[in-house]
Amino acid sequence: MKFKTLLFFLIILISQFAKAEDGYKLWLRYNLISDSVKLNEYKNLISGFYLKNNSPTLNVAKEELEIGLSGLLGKKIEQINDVNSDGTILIVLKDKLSSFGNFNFEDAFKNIGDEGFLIYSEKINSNKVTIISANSNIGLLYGVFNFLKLIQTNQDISNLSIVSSPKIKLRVLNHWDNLDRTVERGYAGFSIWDWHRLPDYIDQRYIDYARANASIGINGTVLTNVNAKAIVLTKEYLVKVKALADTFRPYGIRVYLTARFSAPIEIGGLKTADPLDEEVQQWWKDKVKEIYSYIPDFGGFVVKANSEGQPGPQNYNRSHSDGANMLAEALEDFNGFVMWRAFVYSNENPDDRAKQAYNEFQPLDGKFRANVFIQTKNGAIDFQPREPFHPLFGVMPKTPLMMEFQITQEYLGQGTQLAYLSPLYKECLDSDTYANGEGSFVSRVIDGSLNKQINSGIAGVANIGTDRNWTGHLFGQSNWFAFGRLAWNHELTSEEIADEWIKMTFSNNEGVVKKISDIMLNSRENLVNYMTPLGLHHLMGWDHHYGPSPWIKDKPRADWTSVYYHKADSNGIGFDRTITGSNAVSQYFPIVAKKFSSLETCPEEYLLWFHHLNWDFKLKNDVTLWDEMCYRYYKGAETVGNKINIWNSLKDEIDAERFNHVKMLLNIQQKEAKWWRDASILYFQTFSKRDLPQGLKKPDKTLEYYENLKFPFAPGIRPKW
Ligand code: BDP
Repeated sequence: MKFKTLLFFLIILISQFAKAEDGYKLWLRYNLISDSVKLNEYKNLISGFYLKNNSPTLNVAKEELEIGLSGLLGKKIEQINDVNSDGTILIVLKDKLSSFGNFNFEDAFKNIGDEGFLIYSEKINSNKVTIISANSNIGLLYGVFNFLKLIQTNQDISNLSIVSSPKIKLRVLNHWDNLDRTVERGYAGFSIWDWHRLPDYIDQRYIDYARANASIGINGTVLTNVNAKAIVLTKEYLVKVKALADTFRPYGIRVYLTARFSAPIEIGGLKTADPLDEEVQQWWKDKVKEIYSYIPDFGGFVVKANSEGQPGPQNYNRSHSDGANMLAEALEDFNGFVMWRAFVYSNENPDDRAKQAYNEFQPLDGKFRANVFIQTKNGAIDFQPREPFHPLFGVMPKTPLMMEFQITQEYLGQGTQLAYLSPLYKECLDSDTYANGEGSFVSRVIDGSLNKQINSGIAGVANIGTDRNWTGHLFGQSNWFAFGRLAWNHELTSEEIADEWIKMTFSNNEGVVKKISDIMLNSRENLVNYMTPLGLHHLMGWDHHYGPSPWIKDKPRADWTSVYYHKADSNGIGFDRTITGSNAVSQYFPIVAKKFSSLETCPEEYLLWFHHLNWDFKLKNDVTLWDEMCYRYYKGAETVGNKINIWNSLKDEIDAERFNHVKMLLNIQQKEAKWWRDASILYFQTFSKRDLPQGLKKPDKTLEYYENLKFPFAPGIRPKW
């Protein structure tokens, strides 16, 4: 080995051991491949890359290949000037491909659209090469990231034939970031947008954020909180937004903002924000034009209107469609979108909160302009650990519905608990609405295939902040990753996604992968068991939503209390949403409504969501409801202990910093799981008046103890406006 090569190798080795890992690099670590057989195999198959054209996106691709391949292979891999050697990675746009030979992939290119890519192994003049090709530069960048992933996850790259394209068009993160840099429901520090130092200071974070997103195919970011401030639409902020948009553009990421409906009054000096008022309409048109003068590819607006005190068209007796269409018209000529949120429920309306979005939006189907999405949370209440799918999916065939998932763990353990959310996302996406008969899955509503819609979109409320590891809990990274992967291809399984993430984040060692995926895969289900088993929901702490508080009552709104949702009394527990109760089931298509209505067929995980049942009601396993609730609470809490044992057995396989970080958090999770279990059981026991089933140890504290706990430090609280 030449001295220079040896030195390079040594430096890489030393740098990898000397520096503890803090999680900053996310899944783009590019550490030297530890399996020496694999390493040699890759070294033989990769000698350099040939990337002819120049563009900001291709420059990004080039840099990524350089750092990625050099890190993974432990030798410098550089751009070369031809394809006359074995092991060249050729990165080339489809229309330039013919200059390298006759490749017959015409059809594949037709199907992959603007963002898809092909990766395949070929021979050019008897040299073995790997070709990454696409119709556009961004497709090439996605292809490059995918190729790097193959190596990061130690896949065989000798005979590739990959065709990949996104199933959903707009794949965006929603940041609930306030302009003062607090993050609503954020558990990972402050907002990464440094408004004070923008536009001239481009934090490395912005670039690494864009790289991470591009690596999983996220192509949009909404910078600001849905509880919006109009001031972000003023020139002072727009120049800063422009700086971010310029930074993100090479990575294929469009920037969006939240629009406060009353902005024409607050920053425009108008007397009204009535969407049918001509002056108001003109104000928005001018504003939109101004935004596009800074950001020519601006994505559009997300709007929370007439919800939880936010202004909206109903303040002027106008409808959601009047409001959305006014903004849509202003954005139309610029190819911008309105993402109008369906998360509405009114204080004045005594009807079941779960029914209100459907009641307000379903009648408006067909009334929205073509560039409007109705952005709908996965369930009808609010990002609970478990909810049945939102009844709006499937009932608005003329309107593209955009999925809104929550990545930040507002209701799923916040900053301290490990909950891998891909199973939650999949559960909703794989639900059958029966809108057009069997097989009308929510995923097909969202990707536009069910109703042949051209526009399709999916949003995830981000869990990203200034914490060094981005997401507070290291495993929160897996949820950002899973959201992006499912947005690209909702047919992936949670196992596949976890497998990729673990290999890229921790190790390719099979034993390690198996143990970590054991920890992850059932983590959300365990959490449901110790927080809200059998369809219970909305039982968490007042306002901050931290910890259990099933006793919350007498608040300004009934639907902000826990008792509204569990309805426990001496007879039993649960929310009757069948025909004898609120009849929310009737909002589903008949087959689904029937399934949820009948105690024979209602899945047990949704039982108390749809039914109020006697404490002695017998479940399918012949155990009474009260006993089963207790068993689930105990079982859920117990599993955290198992996770701790598995994690501890990984001590020698994971760097100390990340190992200890997760270890401490798992210990906190164990305490919190017991807290959820004991507080909930003690509280519900005051109604059930039944003992714990035999074999379960009684809680060692009193209900009063739990009721009196205070959490002045709980993060992510909604600011008081
Ligand atoms: C709830 C959050 C609240 C959000 C609201 C929303 O508690 O902070 O503003 O959803 O989605 O989950 O608008």
